[in-house]
Amino acid sequence: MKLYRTQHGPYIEQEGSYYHVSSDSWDALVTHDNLQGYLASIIDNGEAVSDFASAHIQAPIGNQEVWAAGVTYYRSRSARMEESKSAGGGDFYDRVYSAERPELFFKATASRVAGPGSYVRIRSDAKWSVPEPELTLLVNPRGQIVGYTIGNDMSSRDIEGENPLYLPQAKVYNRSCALGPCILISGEVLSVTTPIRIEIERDGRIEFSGATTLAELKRKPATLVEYLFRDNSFPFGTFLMTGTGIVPPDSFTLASRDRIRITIDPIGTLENEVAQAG
Ligand code: DO4
Ligand code: MG
Repeated sequence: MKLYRTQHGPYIEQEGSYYHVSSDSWDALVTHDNLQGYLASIIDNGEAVSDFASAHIQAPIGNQEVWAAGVTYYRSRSARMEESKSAGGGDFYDRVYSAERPELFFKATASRVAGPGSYVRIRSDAKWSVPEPELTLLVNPRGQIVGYTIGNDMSSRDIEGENPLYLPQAKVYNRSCALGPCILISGEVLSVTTPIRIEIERDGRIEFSGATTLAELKRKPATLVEYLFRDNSFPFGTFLMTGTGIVPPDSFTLASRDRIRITIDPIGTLENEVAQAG
């Protein structure tokens, strides 16, 4: 089943039918002790509604933080080593790819997150900007993965490549993150054959497209969560982006009005337009 956050409150989608979730705050809902069972009981005891189409879909986030893992795909390791070569940073990325401890970084608060159909931003002081399409976990306060969404870890590659210590500036700024369109509620591990696809449209034609599968993800989602929760509490739960396996060629940079579409089949498609900050 899928859970949407909308202007009119949460909705559940099950086999093409929609059910309204009344009275729950988003935070109370996603931190529920048995989220899947609770949503199933709403479907069992409720009636399908017909007003979902008019409910504006929002980013599926309340007071959760957004964290991200990096260099979890070989493609990301190679791109990062190349971009930071002249700054002497290449070796760090190679080492973290093989290290036991993953790279985890803070990505966004809800106020910096764009929902489906709204704008993501590129920094006004960046010259080389890319989207990063990432399977994103919803983790409850007890460290259990309760669902999956699609994330876009917008990144400024020139800033990140100039010095690895600039990573927070390359990664964290207004609308640097998009999440949505919904949360696939499932405690099951997604199949390694699950594809992640991206398309970037410019002036009506596809400027870049790429694809990978979860088979290329080097680390297990549960291991990333285990590291994130070491001596760290998340009273509202948290999102954890699992890293990108798709990097456009070095000649590519995002431009205003590009449309980014990221598809992970069991979840849906997250679409955003790009706007230049400033
Ligand atoms: O280490 C820099 C960030 C890497 C990243 O965001 C990714 O691999 O997805
Ligand atoms: Mg990333």
